[in-house]
Amino acid sequence: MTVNSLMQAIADIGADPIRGGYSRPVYSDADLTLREWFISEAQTRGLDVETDHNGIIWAWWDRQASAGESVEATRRNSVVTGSHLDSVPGGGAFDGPLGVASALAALDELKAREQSGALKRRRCLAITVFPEEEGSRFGVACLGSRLMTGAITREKALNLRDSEGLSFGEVAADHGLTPDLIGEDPARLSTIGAFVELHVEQGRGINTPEYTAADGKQPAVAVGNTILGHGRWRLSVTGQGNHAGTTLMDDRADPMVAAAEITLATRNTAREHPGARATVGRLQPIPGGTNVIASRVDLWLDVRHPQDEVTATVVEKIYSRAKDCALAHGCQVEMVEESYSGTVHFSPELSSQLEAAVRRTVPDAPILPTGAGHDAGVLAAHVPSGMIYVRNPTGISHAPEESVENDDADQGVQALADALSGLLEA
Ligand code: HGY
Ligand code: MN
Ligand code: MN
Ligand code: MN
Repeated sequence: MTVNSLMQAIADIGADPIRGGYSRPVYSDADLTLREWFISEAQTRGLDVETDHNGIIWAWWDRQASAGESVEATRRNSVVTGSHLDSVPGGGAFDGPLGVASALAALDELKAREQSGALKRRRCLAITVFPEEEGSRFGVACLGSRLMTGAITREKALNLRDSEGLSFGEVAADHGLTPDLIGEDPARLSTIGAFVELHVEQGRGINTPEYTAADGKQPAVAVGNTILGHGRWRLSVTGQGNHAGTTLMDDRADPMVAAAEITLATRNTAREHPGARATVGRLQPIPGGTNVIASRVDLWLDVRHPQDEVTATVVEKIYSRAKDCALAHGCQVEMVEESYSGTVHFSPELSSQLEAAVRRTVPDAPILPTGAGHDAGVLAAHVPSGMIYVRNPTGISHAPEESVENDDADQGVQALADALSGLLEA
């Protein structure tokens, strides 16, 4: 099956008629349906599928074991590729699933090469699906890979709560995980000799005049080199809840007004630091009634910059300005860091292998940084990791307009297959 027919097969799952795009929060019906889809596609290809105690799905294309060699032994130092299936609310079709579908299509290509003798494989290949990459339900992005690498403790993870107040521990247990086993998994990590994630490009990296040829053509894929440091901070602004009709304007301590000014201060502070990206994408008034002055407003900051120290400066400045805004409206504000990961530099050695492989299909494939976080970024601190991006003509992501053209997706699969075969023969 081509990557485009695999993507077609899941095109209706988790479509969101209200927001547009897709809403596939982790362990929602949509996410569970996609996980089952992946497992059945993998089993159809004869892969040995297992879900580990962090909810990461591993589909193994095992190699021939030598005499007396156990399966576990063959799987050490394997080549692993994959991505995620969960989405942001109202997200695009490709963010995550394109990497999973491309891995399945690349496997089909690799099996054909092995059959014809063109591929002499010395390592196992695993395709992985990481849960809660977006952090849309429990608030911490790349939760699955952070758990496996110990970047988040079991205790902190189990106590993360979704907007209904359900804890990750409860939900994970409902879906077959054992809370006491969730957490750092060095044994699993040792199976990864190299990790490659194919992902839709989430900005205009390729789709810029710099990479546009005279005939308008742009390269179908790019190779990743760095991921901007990024974090999430929750600000809670507390005021005085009250009646919208009986409370005169001068008698109010309205956290919503303070939150509006904090949002503006966020934008202004980012503008003072070239390259910074600061976003308030989520704001939650409590209690949230139309005729009620909120007693509290929670708002979430997403701040990113190529230099970690600038991210820290921007966050500090936003918080100090937030305190001024709160004070000016008789409110208080508190800030909590919910997650943070510093700038990631992918392994230069693996990235140059990816470059050479990818350029067999796409000779002018650029090497680009990205502002989007990925499981490959979390793994990069522990194992050689790299990324291949597929051109997104709109340059829009985390929105329904995210797009990938069929031909570029096919070239992405070829590039991934070439990258993986080089690694499998190493
Ligand atoms: O937020 C991100 O950068 C990624 O899409 N999880
Ligand atoms: Mn993604
Ligand atoms: Mn995303
Ligand atoms: Mn990712």
